[in-house]
Formats: sequence, C-alpha cells, structure tokens
Amino acid sequence: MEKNINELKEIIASSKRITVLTGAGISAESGVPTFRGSGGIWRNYQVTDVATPQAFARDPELVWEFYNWRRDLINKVTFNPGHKALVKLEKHVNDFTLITQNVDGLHREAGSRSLLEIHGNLWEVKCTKCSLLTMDRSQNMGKLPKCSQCGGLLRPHVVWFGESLDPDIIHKAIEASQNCELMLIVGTSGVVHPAASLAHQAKAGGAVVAEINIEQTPQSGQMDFVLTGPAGKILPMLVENFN
Ligand code: BV8
Ligand code: ZN
Repeated sequence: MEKNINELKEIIASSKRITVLTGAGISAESGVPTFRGSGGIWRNYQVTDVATPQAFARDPELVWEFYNWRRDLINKVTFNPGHKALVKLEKHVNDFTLITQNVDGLHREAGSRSLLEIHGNLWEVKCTKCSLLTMDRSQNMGKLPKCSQCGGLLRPHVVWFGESLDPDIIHKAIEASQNCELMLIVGTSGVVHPAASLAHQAKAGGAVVAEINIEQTPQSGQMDFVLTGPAGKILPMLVENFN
C-alpha cells in the first residue's frame, strides 16, 4: 500500500487534469448510511418502493417518508476529511471535475465548486405540476409537500431508477472522464449505471484510474491502483504535500 500511495501522489502532482467520481462511501464517515454495504439503506427499504417514479405515483407519502428520513439524518451530519481533501485537491489542479452520485450535498457544503451532482440533490424540490425548482433545507417537508406557486405536489429533485440523468450534466461527466489524465473512483460499489461506466470511459481515454474503497468492487480488476481503506484517511494522505 505504501508504494501505491507514494506513486499515486507523484501522478497527482504531475497531472494537469484530474476527475474524481464519488459514491455513498465518501459520506459514510460522516455518518450517512451507504446503500449496499453493511447497514446499507436498501436493506430496510425496497428500492422499487421508494426510488422510482412508479413508486412516487403509487405511494408519494411513503417516498416522502423515505426522503424526510434522509433529510433529517443528513441535516445532523457534516462533511468529513475525505470531502475536505477533495476541496484541497481542486485548489491545486489545473483542470478539476468532481462527479458525485451522492444527493446529500456534503461536497458543496465542504467547498467543492467544480461539481457535477449527476443524481441530483436531496435539498432541491421540484413541483410535479409547474416544474418550479426550489432549494429547501427543511429537515422534514411534511407528508405531501405542496408547491407555493401552484399548489402542485412537490418531489425530491433526484434521479430515480428508470429516470434519465440530465443530458447536459451527464455529457459534462463523460467529457471529464474521457479527457482526464487521472481519475479517482472513491467510495462507490460501481453497480449503478451510467455512473459505473465512467471509470471505463476514463481508462479508454488513456487515464490512470485509481479506486479508493474499504473493499474490492467489481471494477477493482480494471484499476491501475486499488487503495483499500477509508476515504477519510486515504484522501488526506494523497493531498498532504499540498499546503
Ligand atoms: C438511467 C438517487 C436511462 C436517489 C440513485 C445499464 C446496465 C445495467 C442497469 C442499467 C443500465 N442503464 C440503466 C440501468 C438501470 C439503473 C441501474 O443502473 N440499475 C442498477 C442498480 C443495476 N440505472 C438507472 O435507472 C439510471 N437511469 O440509466 O437512465 C434509462 C431510462 C429509462 C429506462 C432505462 C434506462 C438512474 C440511476 C440513478 C438512480 N438514483 N440515487 C437517491 O439517492 O435517493 S442511485 C443510488 O445508488 C445513489 O445515488 C448512490 O449514490 C448510487 C450508487 O451507489 P453507491 O454510491 O456506489 O453506494 P453503495 O452503497 O452502492 O456503495 C458504497 C461503496 O462505498 C461500497 O463499495 C463500500 O465498500 C464503500 N465504502 C463504504 N464506506 C467507505 C467506503 N469507501 C471508502 N471509504 C469508506 N469509509
Ligand atoms: Zn407548482
């Protein structure tokens, strides 16, 4: 591991364009449960019951119960050294893009700016009638929150399974993956598409790809570096030479 970290630190120091892809694992040390690991969210909730448009049409109260539970939980936590290390990296790299699958807003809260939230943001709500998009940090939006403008039912502005990602955002994410020198893939199980294909796109574009995870993933075999350990410990080590 030691060799890997030092080698990777040199590549980071000499890379002009770095892209990072994060998943739920980078927020785990903040106390946000992941989806698929031990204690994962999907253990208590059926994805199909709470994270699809069909689920919302069938039982919007259940879906809002799920998202209010996550709002309440995430309201109580804050970013961790892993998020902060990526803010430091962004300051030292010529051309930096952070792509996140997370909807918790912790990268933005930590100070990341060149950020693509490809699955949306838990704190944004969209009216299902007039499409008004608003940022609402309330801990609990209530059973069936309504639009202040037209009275329509609000939904979390996140991408559910079976929904397409914002074409402009995913285009930018693919471009940043295909044209970087180095891609760090942090805290993701690599099973959700199209995010899971970005590491492959980076490799195809000639980038060095490095996985940071507490365990092996189905993508570990295609990585140039596999750093096994918590993101909150490894990421600060990778950027410790930057002031
Ligand atoms: C779409 C928002 C077109 C809501 C989420 C191609 C092939 C196969 C399937 C598909 C495909 N194309 C489409 C699909 C279907 C589907 C899909 O991928 N299904 C999978 C599950 C098989 N994809 C879609 O539907 C996507 N839409 O493609 O549009 C289309 C349109 C119509 C019909 C068909 C296609 C939309 C996907 C977006 C879904 N929305 N979230 C919300 O969050 O509430 S996805 C959800 O999973 C979260 O966003 C989460 O971030 C994401 C991915 O999970 P991870 O982030 O990886 O988290 P996970 O828990 O899985 O893993 C955590 C990792 O961290 C673990 O590896 C663990 O070891 C590690 N870890 C833990 N602690 C630490 C750590 N690592 C480091 N340090 C630690 N301390
Ligand atoms: Zn409305």
